[in-house]
Amino acid sequence: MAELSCVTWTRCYIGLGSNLEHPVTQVATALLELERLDHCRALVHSSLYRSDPVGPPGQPDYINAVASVETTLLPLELLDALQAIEQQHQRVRIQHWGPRTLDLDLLLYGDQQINNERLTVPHAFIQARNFVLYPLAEIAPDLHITHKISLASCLKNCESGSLERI
Ligand code: A4P
Ligand code: MG
Repeated sequence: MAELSCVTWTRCYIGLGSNLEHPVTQVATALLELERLDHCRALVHSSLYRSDPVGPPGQPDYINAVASVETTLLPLELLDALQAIEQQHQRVRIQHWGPRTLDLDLLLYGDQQINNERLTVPHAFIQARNFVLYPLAEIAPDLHITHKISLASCLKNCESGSLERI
């Protein structure tokens, strides 16, 4: 008798950011790498955006985007996969919020709330960052950050400022 398999696909949202070593190419390549990840499917992504750096002064502007995939990976397995991609981009961690070739943040994992030493989901700053909220609105305008907080309500409290779609 054939076995029935029951696989759960969870939709996740990932923030991409780069401000070193040809940021547009870094982000575009990372989108291809996300599309090819094992146990992930149905990638959707936003346009690329230029944003002012948040964090230590004197660093170059960022290129940001967001992507969404369905995955059967567990949250920490997905984080491992994202960090492996960061490493392929020679990511060096010198300074908190400092310049980087590639940063991949797990913004949302289904509707799960996760708090452990490696992972906070929804991402801690998701509600305050125009370079996350506006790209998200492009691919998922009806999204909820939590059961009670809609993306639309976050956008009302976060100006697009100098964020520039490219
Ligand atoms: N970690 C916890 N939760 C998460 C999550 N949801 N997604 C842990 C990814 N990682 C998560 O991250 C440090 C640790 O956070 C990881 O080892 C992981 O276990 P990191 O990428 O090594 O360091 P970081 O990026 O400097 O710190 P952090 O706090 O993740 O910073 P953010 O929030 O990523 O901000 N300005 C512009 N314009 N655009 C940007 O994209 N990005 C940052 C970094 C600062 N300023 C920016 C931008
Ligand atoms: Mg990060």
